[in-house]
Amino acid sequence: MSDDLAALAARTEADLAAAADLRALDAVRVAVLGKSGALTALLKGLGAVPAEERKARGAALNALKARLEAAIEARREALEAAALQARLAAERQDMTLPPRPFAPGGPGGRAGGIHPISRTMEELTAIFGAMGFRVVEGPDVESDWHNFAALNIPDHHPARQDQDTFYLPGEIEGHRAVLRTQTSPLQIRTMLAEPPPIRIIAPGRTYRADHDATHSPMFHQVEGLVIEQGVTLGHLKGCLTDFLRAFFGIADLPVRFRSSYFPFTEPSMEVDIGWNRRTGELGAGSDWLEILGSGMVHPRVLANCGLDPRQWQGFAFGMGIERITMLKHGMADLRPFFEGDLRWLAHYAAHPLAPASLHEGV
Ligand code: 2NL
Repeated sequence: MSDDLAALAARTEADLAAAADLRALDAVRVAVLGKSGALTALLKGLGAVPAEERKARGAALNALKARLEAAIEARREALEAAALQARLAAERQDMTLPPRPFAPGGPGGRAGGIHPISRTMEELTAIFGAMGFRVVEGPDVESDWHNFAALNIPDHHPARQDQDTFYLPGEIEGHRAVLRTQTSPLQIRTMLAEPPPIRIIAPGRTYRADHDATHSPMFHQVEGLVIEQGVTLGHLKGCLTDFLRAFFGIADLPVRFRSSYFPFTEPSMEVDIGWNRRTGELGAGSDWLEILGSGMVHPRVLANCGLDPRQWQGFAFGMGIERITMLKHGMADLRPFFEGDLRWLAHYAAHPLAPASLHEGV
């Protein structure tokens, strides 16, 4: 390389190393490669170079251009990475900190509150806890055996199709990995792990490949399971009627059991509560609103979990937590649950220290 090109290369590389941010970097690029840049001027001057030198000079200029372009790109990547690291460090937040209900200096100057989904889960735990149920929790990533096969959901069942289920790479306990589509795998695991009697509720996140005004790909469910000798449909009806009246706070809430079908229960029943469709008021009027699904645990599900269906009986139920929360609080739209809008939260979040029966905003 001739001396003038070597000097230009050295000077530009020193300027690049000194460029402390993306603006400074761009100034270096323009000074060398821009319309009136130093290298651009040399390229333009190629026509005046004697013919016998022109070929070698042109090749050297193009090689230098490629080298400087690569150096600029490398510097850009380094500066962008450094800027990202600086921003991540500056915006770091400890998401495990508890809300500060009494500290006006909290984030955004606003007091924290309990999200309505968490609130409903606390209420479910309190109501079913008083009836002798305990809470079980487990992983969101499950095996398709625990999520489907154990529940008597056959291979060709529509709920298994890829468009409804998020299948994941890899295996769990020798079966395909899925994001659980319901919380039943927790109950399957409990039946496999411990002998009856069993009285559990399983609240948690569930996932389905569905996203529109009334569906979120991540939502929450609670399921319940009772396994005891001599348990009947009568126990199921009494338990769910008591729960619904306690949860909605309406002592004489009308409750109706309607024959239905689920692969994992036999017989199966959907449960409706009385309401007024026109005003939205619960417990009044002459209309019915479907609120949950239930049934006696299917003998095949018991057998899949190592229980002899001639010896053990049980009932189970499941409901959507967003749905019962929306009905209880008169919410019209599912989406705000997941948007973190502070105005919506200020209106619907509960005070962290309020007893479970009170529902004022904070
Ligand atoms: C609904 C209906 C239901 C169950 C869930 C269940 C679990 C086991 C065995 C048998 Cl381990 N059944 N769960 C039973 C009936 C209905 O959910 O509409 N959920 C939103």
